[in-house]
Amino acid sequence: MRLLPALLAAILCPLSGQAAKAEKPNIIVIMADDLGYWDIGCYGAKPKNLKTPHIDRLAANGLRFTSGYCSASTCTPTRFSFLTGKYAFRQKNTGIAPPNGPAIIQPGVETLPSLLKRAGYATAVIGKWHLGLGGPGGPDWNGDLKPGPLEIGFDHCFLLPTTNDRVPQVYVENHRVKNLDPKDPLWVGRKKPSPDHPTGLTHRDTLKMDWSHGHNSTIHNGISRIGFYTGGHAARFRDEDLADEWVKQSNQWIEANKDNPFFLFFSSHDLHVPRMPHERFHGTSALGFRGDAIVQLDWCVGEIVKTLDRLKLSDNTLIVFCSDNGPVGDDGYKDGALEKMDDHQPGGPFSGGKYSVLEGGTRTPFITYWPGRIAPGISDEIVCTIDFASSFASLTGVKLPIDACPDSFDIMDALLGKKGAKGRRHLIIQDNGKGGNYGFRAGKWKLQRHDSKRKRNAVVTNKLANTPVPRFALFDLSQDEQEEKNIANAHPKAFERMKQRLQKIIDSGRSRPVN
Ligand code: NG6
Ligand code: CA
Repeated sequence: MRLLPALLAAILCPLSGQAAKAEKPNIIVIMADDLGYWDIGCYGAKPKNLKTPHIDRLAANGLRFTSGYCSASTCTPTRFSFLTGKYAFRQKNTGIAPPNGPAIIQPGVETLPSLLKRAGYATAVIGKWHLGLGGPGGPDWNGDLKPGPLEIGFDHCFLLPTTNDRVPQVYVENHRVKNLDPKDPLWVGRKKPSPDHPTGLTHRDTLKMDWSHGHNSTIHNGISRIGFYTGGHAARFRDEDLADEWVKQSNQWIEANKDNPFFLFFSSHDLHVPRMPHERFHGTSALGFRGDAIVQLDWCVGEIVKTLDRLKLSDNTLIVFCSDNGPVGDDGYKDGALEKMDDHQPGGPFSGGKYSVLEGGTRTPFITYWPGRIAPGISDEIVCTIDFASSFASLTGVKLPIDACPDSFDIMDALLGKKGAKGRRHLIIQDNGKGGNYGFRAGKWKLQRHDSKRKRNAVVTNKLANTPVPRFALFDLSQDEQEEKNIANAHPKAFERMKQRLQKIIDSGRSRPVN
């Protein structure tokens, strides 16, 4: 008789302890593009320069991290690691993907969406992709664009294939370029398709936004781009309409999936160049198009929250807000960002920005929000976008295969702000792809390792002063968040230990503990 309650419990709850505790909230990851630590109000942007009420509201009612990181200071490696839970330096061809780049994540690799699918989630990515499409030959723009997101765990995708400054300016919906007229096929290439093809060099005086470096190939919407293309005219978008389209597509998809748990990767192109927000946002900040693009991003966040409220999903939805790399001022167009920067400090108190392994390159806004579940507050725990795979698998009760997501840590309790919960004890960040530079943070210590011998440290301009740097340098972030004082000589033991730990993690092929 005394066995009965236990037996009953086993029948009623046949899952393991972990699965029994599983929760399946909807999950939305909103990833901004090139957004810096002090680019939004709740982190330090001054209201006279720009206002971000919607993102600030997430922070005020959620958890705002002061040591929230993306794993790289450019887009492709951060997004690769975010989806696979693997440091991008472990795989070649994970640097900034070109217009005709093939799929970087191979079908069969465990990913954040494939794990969540196993937990019964509907999964979608809407917005910037920049992880390549198609087999080794690259994308077949007029045919089926696969492999792509649908082959690695997403049920649905609506994409900007690479970046808004890389050709072509078309949407990809699932396997196809949307609205492509077969009579006007799309051609994308690296060479000028004909001698009279207009470019940013030959037709510079016709441009609505001039370029400052690169970005002088095919012209679309009065803006010259990286790479060449012809055809696909009916499929081309206007830069000004991108944000509205991401919101429209997301709202439709959320509404259609409101009855199941869902995972939405809302991948904004804002504030990547060319910064060309919708006309209604022009002049809404004091910072020119760079600031206006942040206001537009903030609007998108507000619209998503509004949809969740309308559908009464807010209490059952975890929202994470983050960025794919730190800020940059001039990233190739004369959009006034530098001239109008005034006293705005996009990288916050840190040095460096996009392309850099200084803190400003990867320490970015990072907010978790789940009404009723996450108590409002601020957390100093170290958390990273690479950890979502392990953490969300843990939350939803999915067992992570031993060889999956080798660098993704289960820091779910820290993301939820549970009392005493710890984030990461150490984190490697990198600049761009395999073979570049590393930053290694463990507690207050920060080791810089420059393998490529280039220190890319300009936040505001993208002009890379080739500052000579030692291969290794050590900093104490608790005293020196600007990483100005190399204290390797004063702390030889810590310096040696940090160098060895970093090398060990690189060599061992994984950093997630086997448990
Ligand atoms: C660089 C581009 C820059 C941006 C970056 C990728 C030039 C001179 N610079 O090569 O404008 O597109 O690639 O940015 O062309 S990311 O955020 O997607 O990584
Ligand atoms: Ca980026």
